[in-house]
Amino acid sequence: MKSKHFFIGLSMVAIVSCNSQTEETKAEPTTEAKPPQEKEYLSQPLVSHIYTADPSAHVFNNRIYIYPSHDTATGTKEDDLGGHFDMRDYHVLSMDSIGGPVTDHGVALDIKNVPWAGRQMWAPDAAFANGKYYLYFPVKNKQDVFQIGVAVSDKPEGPFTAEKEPIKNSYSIDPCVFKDDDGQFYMYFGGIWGGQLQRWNHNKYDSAAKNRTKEEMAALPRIAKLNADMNSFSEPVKEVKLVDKEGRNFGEKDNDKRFFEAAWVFKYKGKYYFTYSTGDTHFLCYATGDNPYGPFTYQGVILNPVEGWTNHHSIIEMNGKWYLFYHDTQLSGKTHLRNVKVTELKFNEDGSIETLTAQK
Ligand code: FUB
Repeated sequence: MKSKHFFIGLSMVAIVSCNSQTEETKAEPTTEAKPPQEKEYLSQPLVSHIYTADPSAHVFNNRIYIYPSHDTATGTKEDDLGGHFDMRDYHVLSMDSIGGPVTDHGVALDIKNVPWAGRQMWAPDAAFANGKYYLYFPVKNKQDVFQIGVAVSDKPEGPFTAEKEPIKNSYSIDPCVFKDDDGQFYMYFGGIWGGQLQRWNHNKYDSAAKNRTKEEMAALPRIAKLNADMNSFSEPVKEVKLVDKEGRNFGEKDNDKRFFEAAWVFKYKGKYYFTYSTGDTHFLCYATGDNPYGPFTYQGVILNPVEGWTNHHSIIEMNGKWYLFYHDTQLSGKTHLRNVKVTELKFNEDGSIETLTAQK
């Protein structure tokens, strides 16, 4: 599947540089940020003064906090491993309610304050425990290997202070920290291709390992239980089993259904929903299971391909309604300069999810 782009002159987009100021922006973008040709979008960018992606949303203290990647035009050459996603800091966004004004709380964590980091701050997540807020983030270390770090704050919006080392035994990208009803936290993570998951077999790194071939079984996402310190795994990292309705593993050839990146887990009516992106076929899919480790059985598509190459999301419940946070490239038309959005998500009686399409 090809990514679909349209062009919008950069001069039309109001971009402010990163700073530590709090900035109020309207949930609706300014008219000058709209594309020249009229398209019908399911929703509009939540902010248009910076580029944001990979929105991990949480409700803390009855307010919605969004932990996105902060896309920037660094000029890094595009390559197959996503080198052009060359992000250097995180901002936290928040809002009282869906459709309300969005606050950008400024820089929450800068790569220069992460002692072990080399480059590329990718999709983060956050959690609240022990009276503190934890920001989990994947970044390449100085040897160019992705690991997952943690940074701590007394406030959901940060600023966050990074631990001196990455989480021991963590690797690859896209952490999702899920709290089960019994209070136990689990981290799901992993992403193939540029996210390097294919280089980690049996939790050992092999820099020469290649992407799986079409004949091979697809790589599986990973899970580990977190210790109460929220900064370490309490067990060896395990694979999360993802199967089709007949209980079969996906092959790499099933790339419209197999896991690529962007794990997000939530619980609905007692079932665990493991949701993810299929990457090179650009779908957001979901699979359900009876416990945090799976197996998870593939159920269908949540969101059809959006504008841009990547598709990455989070799902939360607030005041009895469910919401999908996602991104596309409406503002820039460029793969690596994305904007976050939100729309309502609907469940059918049987627990299946109504498939959404972001643009017509
Ligand atoms: O934003 C960088 C990477 O792009 C994320 O980590 C992936 O999930 C994809 O959205």
